[in-house]
Amino acid sequence: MSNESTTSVLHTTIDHRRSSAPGQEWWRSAVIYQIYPRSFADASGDGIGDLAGITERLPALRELGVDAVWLSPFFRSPQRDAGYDVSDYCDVDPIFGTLSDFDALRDRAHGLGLRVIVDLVPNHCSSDHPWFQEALAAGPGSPERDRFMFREGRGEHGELPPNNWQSIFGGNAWTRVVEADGTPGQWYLHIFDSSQPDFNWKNPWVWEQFRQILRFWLDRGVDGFRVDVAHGLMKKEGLPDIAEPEVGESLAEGMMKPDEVPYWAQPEVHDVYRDWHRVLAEYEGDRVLCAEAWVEPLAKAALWVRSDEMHQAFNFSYLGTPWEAPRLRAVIDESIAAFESVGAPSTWVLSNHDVVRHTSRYGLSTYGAAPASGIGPRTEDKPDDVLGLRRGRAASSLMLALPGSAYLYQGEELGLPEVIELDDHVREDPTFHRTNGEVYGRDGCRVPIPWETAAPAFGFSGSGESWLPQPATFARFARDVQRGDPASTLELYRAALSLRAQHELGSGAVEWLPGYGDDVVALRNRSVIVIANLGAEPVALPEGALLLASNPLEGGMVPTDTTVWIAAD
Ligand code: TEU
Repeated sequence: MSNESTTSVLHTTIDHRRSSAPGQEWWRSAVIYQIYPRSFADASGDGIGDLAGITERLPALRELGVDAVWLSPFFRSPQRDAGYDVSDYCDVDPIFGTLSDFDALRDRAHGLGLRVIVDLVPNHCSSDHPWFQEALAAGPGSPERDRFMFREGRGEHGELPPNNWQSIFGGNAWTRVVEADGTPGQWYLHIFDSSQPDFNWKNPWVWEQFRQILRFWLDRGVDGFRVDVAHGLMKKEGLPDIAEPEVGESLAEGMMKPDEVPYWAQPEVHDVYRDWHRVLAEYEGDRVLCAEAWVEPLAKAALWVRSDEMHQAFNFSYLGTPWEAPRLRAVIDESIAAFESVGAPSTWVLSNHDVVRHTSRYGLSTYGAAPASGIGPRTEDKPDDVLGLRRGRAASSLMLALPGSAYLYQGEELGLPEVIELDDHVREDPTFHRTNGEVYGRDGCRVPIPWETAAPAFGFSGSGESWLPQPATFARFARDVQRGDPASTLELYRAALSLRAQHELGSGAVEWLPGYGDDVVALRNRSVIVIANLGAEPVALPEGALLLASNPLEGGMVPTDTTVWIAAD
């Protein structure tokens, strides 16, 4: 791997024990970069990224100009859902390294001025976790079984699942176990894969375990947690059947509607986060809880970030908004209002490890497909890569001008597209397998990222191994070919992040600029005017120095699918 630590960017070492005045916390305006550890950088050479690989590459993120990293799970896990199936919450999986590798990563990050957020998975654990194994062994009615959601089946011999819930990944949400005497026995609930049994959050024992897990990582100096499936955890009393799907809608699609689903957004879930808020408050420093709650509308998602709960919630309404100016203006207004009403900053996100990369989404002729369903060789609507990248750059330039906190997903700063041409046999997402290949799932956004155009595995791994094959086209997206090229996506992100910091846009406010027409998002944030032209006609450049342009101007005008930043004063 090349040594990129020669960066000259100035930074301050993070002291994770120092608290800011209320309202001044770092996370209110931070840009947080999501690292998907298995696909970021592989130091061991086994083709799976690891913590030591991340530590080596951190200077590149300092150079990019982000404030923090969030690491997807690196805990002990059989990796049946890429680590979101945890078998030991307080240890590092050997494929990623050791706890001392984590300590080294944390020290390096803090030394570079980067905060470190880890991923907490409280809705379920791995079926390999000793807690679940003990529950299986202990049998029906035992306190061990009460840690999870075991129920008797319906039907004469309990041969039918306890209710009609379907797994988010496809298929039934219940699996029947074989009891110690060899007979078919109880069923356990798994909202995701059968290897991910749901905890019973009505049991105080579960609460205590998670308090201890939080403390373990807080003591280890993490700056916060991204909380997986933060709208799950509590299930409606009696586990009622889910309403029949509407015409043309699958049962699984119907289950994504939080208001109608007996396991999403139950009111009692907020008590859990009040408890965690108190745990974090015992610690010095601005530690943060960020909710992964797929809850709409935004006014409802804002309940997760009331002043005694979490601090941030992902803005999935923003992520799901098509490339249409009126809808973007509306979602920006709605986001700021919803989060402001509870005293929280808005967040912004366009990509993560669960959705089709936004450079590809914006290149689809119909923006209809649910982002999570994935695209692959048999998908009819294939993205136009040139259009997608152009719009993707414009969209990112708009997002990074907004006040609040923004989340980036590794590789988006390179303009990486979704990888579509992955053979069925290399796909690992349980969604693909549980739907018999009907839903491609999320592998296409998880392909290891390119660092060096001429190196084995494009610099991802010195051995040339890569757990998902990288397409040859990644050569032109490699970081080293983009670095220093002002036209590159990497330099666009770098410039945007540097200007965002310089003009303090993260703590600013949106003021809409009139007179630009329906197809243009025109706003002012502090001393920066932002024009995103989504219409076909070019737009005149306002007065002032041009700070940033997502694509070259044409005849001095802002062309279609282009965002510019102008100095207002
Ligand atoms: O995702 C939770 C979740 O609800 C997503 O699966 C989402 O419903 C889907 O992608 C639709 O857009 C989290 C993690 O981010 C994901 O990677 C895990 O697979 C899942 O939880 C289970 O832990």
